[in-house]
Amino acid sequence: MGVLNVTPDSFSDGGRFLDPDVAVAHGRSLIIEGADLVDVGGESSRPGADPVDEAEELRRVIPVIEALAGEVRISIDTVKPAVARAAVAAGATLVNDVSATLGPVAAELGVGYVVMHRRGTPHTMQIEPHYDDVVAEVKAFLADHAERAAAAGVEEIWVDPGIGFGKSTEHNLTLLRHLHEVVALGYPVLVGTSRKGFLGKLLAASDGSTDPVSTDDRLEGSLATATWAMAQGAAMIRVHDVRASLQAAKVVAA
Ligand code: HH2
Repeated sequence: MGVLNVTPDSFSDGGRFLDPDVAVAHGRSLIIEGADLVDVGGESSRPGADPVDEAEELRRVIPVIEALAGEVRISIDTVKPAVARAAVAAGATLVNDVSATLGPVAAELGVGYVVMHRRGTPHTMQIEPHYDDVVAEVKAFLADHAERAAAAGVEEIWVDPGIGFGKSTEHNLTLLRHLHEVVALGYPVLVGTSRKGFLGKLLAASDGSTDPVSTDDRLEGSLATATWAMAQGAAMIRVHDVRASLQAAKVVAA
């Protein structure tokens, strides 16, 4: 799954693809690099991000989906029912919902659904997240929401542990270490670690500095975690760097 953020403020590529023509061109380059699916988002969910109003989110994503839907499978990364509906009307066939609230909407639309675990909202989620047992809590949440989506009539359900969403570095690592347990729930698993903050922190710590390495310098960490996730049984990885990730995926598959 290649990431296409049509936003001014996404954490690693904010502002680069806000112009629809530039976004469509980037989507095409993700396809050429080998993405099976392009995840179009018009609202950043990074820690501290401000919500975007519906009209603005629609203005950002719909022209891009209309242009690309004939060329690749499109997922819509949104938490808003109206945006999911318009995106599906424009050609998207998967609703990627970081709020875990849109199962009924995906059912109504007859499309696939990604349920992701998140604690809190972008404004609150990184303020001292606490779990008694992060793996058990995330698994229980995903199983519950996936069952509800199935009961509502969704036929294609993906689960995602939500790396970086209300989780410390240790929580993220614990979830990755136990990812096979999430896989054992029986739903296909999607994982997104690409360029995320915990990689920056881990790499900074390893060279003695306290400054996280920049988002431009997280490719190797992204590939290491994607490779790990695939080896544990993840069925899809959400990445900014499609070409390099696909090479890693081919080697894991072999
Ligand atoms: N991560 C981000 C956004 N959407 N969806 C799923 N299913 N899983 C994820 O891990 C995930 C996601 C955050 O990354 P990005 O889109 O690069 O940044 P931003 O939210 O700042 O636009």
